[in-house]
Amino acid sequence: MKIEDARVIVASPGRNYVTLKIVTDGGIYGIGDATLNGRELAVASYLSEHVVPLLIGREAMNIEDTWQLLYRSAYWRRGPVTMAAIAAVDMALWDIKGKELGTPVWNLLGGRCRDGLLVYSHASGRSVDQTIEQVHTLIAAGYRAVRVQCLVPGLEAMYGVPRADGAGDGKGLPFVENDWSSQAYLRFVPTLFAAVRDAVGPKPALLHDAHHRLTPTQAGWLGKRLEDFQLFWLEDAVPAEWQDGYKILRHHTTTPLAVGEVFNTIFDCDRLVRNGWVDYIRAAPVHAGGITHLRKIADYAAPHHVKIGCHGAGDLSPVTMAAAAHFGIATYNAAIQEHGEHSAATHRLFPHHWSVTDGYLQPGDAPGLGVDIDEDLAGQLPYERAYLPVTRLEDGTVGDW
Ligand code: CS2
Ligand code: MG
Repeated sequence: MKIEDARVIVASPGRNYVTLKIVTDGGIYGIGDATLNGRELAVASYLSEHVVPLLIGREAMNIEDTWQLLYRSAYWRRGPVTMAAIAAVDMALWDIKGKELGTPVWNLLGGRCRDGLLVYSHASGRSVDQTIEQVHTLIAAGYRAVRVQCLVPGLEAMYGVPRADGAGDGKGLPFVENDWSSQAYLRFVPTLFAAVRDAVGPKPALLHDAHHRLTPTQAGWLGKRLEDFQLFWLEDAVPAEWQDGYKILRHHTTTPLAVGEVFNTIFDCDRLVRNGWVDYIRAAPVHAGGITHLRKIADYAAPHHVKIGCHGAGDLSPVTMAAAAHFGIATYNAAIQEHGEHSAATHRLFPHHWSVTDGYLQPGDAPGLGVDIDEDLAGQLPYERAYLPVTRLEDGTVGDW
């Protein structure tokens, strides 16, 4: 089965998504997510200018060989753009293989090892009361795990909280700089979780994303004060380029730690995993080289008691959600999947078989990944540049959003 054509589809149903479609000589096609939020066209160009010409004529069934060829032939290996491009090819080839063999990808990965993959959704309020109300709503809707984010009193805007005008981030977002105060955040978050845990009781799994904004000792201080509220995890407490920062953090708290949505290869987390400095790795199929590489990260993590909780915000397309669902149902140390809501327009653009029921994600039984893209609709949804924000600290220093 030879690859006959491959094309990059950029579409914006409220936010930008990049999708690779690979077509074989027998007419079977597969799709892969190539979306890198805020830098989408870099991956689109990397694919169309440099990767697609290498794919034409290759055997579509040889996934590992194609992965290794694209990784090594780049010479300038690793990095978010390269690995998102390789990820898109990888997902599309798994999709093709499943369709050719008439079986869902999870069956090719070893079959099911759980009834359903636990998911978490987002409670994001501009006040504690509003946040608690959203937690209750999500629990009533069947979620067993909820990520809790709330605007810090005194700040105007921050990651994980809708803007004052009610708009979420996404299409056409101009480059903005939000004021930030780590001290105000550190004072506030323990009070937030005291209120939320008091409101919902001990059972719901509560998660929090510190979004790379703390130092190791600040994060240790926070993690210690959150221990009584038994979080499922504290995420991205510290930027992880310097993996040893988590050695310091781990020393100060037993609050479970998650990191890695920005990781794109196993090398980004080898020390974290080998030394047990974290409990969960957050890499997602689209950013970490696809299903093929994510499985290698999971297999490396498993003997070290480290689990996988894939990133799954709304800026990762339903194609990545499909790949994560197949990966998660078939991977022993997959623990939880983020379920960031997609707009109705996005669901229309990407019809899919995956579903969330009773707090669990199901990949469906369709051959391949069970997801598609409506190319006619995509053609009506032009790309519009959008940026992720940054923060400015009190003294004007730039910080992490
Ligand atoms: C966040 C993401 O969902 C998360 O855990 O960290 O929303 C992240 O901010 C976006 O994916 C960045 O594009
Ligand atoms: Mg995050």
